[in-house]
Amino acid sequence: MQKKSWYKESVVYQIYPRSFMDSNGDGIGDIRGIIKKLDYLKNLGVDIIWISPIYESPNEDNGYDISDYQNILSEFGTMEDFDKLLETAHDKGMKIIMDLVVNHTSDEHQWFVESRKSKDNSYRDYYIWKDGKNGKEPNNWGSWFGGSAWQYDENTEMYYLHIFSSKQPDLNWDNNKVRNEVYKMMKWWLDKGIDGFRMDVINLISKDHKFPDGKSNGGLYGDLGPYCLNGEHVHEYLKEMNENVLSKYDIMTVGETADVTIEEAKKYSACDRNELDMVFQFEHMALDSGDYGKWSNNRFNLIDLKKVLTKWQKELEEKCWNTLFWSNHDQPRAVSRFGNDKDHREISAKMLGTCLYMMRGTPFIFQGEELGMTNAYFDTLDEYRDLETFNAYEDLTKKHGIDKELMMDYLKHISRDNARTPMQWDDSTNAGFTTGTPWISVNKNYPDINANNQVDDHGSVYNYYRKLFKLRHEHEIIVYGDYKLLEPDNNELYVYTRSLNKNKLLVICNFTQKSLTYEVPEEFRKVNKRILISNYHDDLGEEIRPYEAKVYMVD
Ligand code: TEU
Ligand code: CA
Repeated sequence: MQKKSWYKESVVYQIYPRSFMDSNGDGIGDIRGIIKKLDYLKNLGVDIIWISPIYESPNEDNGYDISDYQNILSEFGTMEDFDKLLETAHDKGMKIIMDLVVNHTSDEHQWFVESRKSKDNSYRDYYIWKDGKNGKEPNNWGSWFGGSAWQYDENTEMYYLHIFSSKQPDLNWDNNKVRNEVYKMMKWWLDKGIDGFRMDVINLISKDHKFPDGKSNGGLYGDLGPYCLNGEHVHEYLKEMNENVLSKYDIMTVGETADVTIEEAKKYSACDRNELDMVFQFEHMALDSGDYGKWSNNRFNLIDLKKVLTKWQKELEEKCWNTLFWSNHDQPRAVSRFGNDKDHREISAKMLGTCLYMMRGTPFIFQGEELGMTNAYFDTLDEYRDLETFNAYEDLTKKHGIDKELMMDYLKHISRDNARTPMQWDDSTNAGFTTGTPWISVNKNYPDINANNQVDDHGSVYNYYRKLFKLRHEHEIIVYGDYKLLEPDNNELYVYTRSLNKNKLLVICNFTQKSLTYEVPEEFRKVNKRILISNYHDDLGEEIRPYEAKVYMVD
């Protein structure tokens, strides 16, 4: 069994603060709103709250473009509000982790304001500046948010690198002044008493300074991935960060590592390497992508999903720890993508929770997932708010000639805004999220799907998730047990076992709307077993009903 740690036994709830709870009627969720809802989270069984960025920001990318790391954006409240939140959460026995966005800053951060002033400014090397080539960009790299990854700056007639929007210039991590500034800032937050960090695109911080052109897949730009992801010095810098900062506190860290492979993930998170505690891998988020990357309306294939999740369960089992997530603020809603939000919403939302949260790793749940909230399904482009969505719409309809209606379909499937509509608290105007005008429309289904309906209803999705988390807290086998996939070639059922000492779990999940049959394996037939949790009221043995999930325990 792996070494025990509190973060392995915890449930993490992600708050996207803009859309969580508005306390003052300006249409934007805020810190006081979060404080009001702490009891709701405690009741759900949450141990750790991860809050997406609440720092000073011009909001080009909803706070992932930070202009001051040590101030709170006034829309969200004040530092006093934050201190109050931290204190109240701690009093209730919950921890708080913050988003650490240090691959890039906002172009309005003081460092960049200085940096762009002149070539000899003392902050010049805080960012990545290059001369153009033949009157054009230094190379062909494309930004992940569309267009070139280089922005020309007239003032000094040079280009700066931005993997995301041009208002998110990349920091130069090869400059030790930058690293020390970041460490100082991290210590400042940790000394305040926060309990850790989720580190935004942390595997992008070390770039190949030869800046070669990237491969282009027929498009206008080349792929910067091979020259920026998991770069030459990234592990050296994380070890340095660990030694200087992280190791001095009892905290948890999770790296957001786009496109990470098993081999790289092991380097970031192995317990004997002193870098991070765990990383988010995204292979299961790419199973429905298509010719235009994530912009598609494909449905995932269950056999592939099982392969991916099983690979991560098995490969990390000795020295690393998994993260378990179906969704976050960059992904569509879990029940819309992996379940069935039309005729089987509640039952399939419960099935998805069972399937994932009975695995080994730390569960992450994104706000609203515990209610089975669905995609936004906006009909018109003007209802969207996300710059990535607008840029992709432009790019794909204008440059690649994709039909506009088809593109709207893609957005309904995959746009980040699907998960960013306001939390649905009750059936009053704007779902009880705000008394003003929400910054993004509330999903029309709020009279039916809301927290108020669910908290006191024993059969609700909310109370099912509450039970799942309670079981994790009660049974070591769910946290630490070995995982084994059964039925790898079955495209309708996800079946696996967990085992710890003499205890065993058998998890059976139907990913279809059909009734199926499944005979439990020999080892579970002869012994006394009981249903630990199920999303149906009774057990029909071999008959597995639509989206049925059941877990047998042998103890
Ligand atoms: O996301 C990084 C990342 O890989 C995403 O940009 C991803 O490619 C995209 O959202 C899915 O298409 C992080 C944050 O989670 C995201 O919200 C930020 O926009 C981004 O970094 C830049 O900070
Ligand atoms: Ca507000």
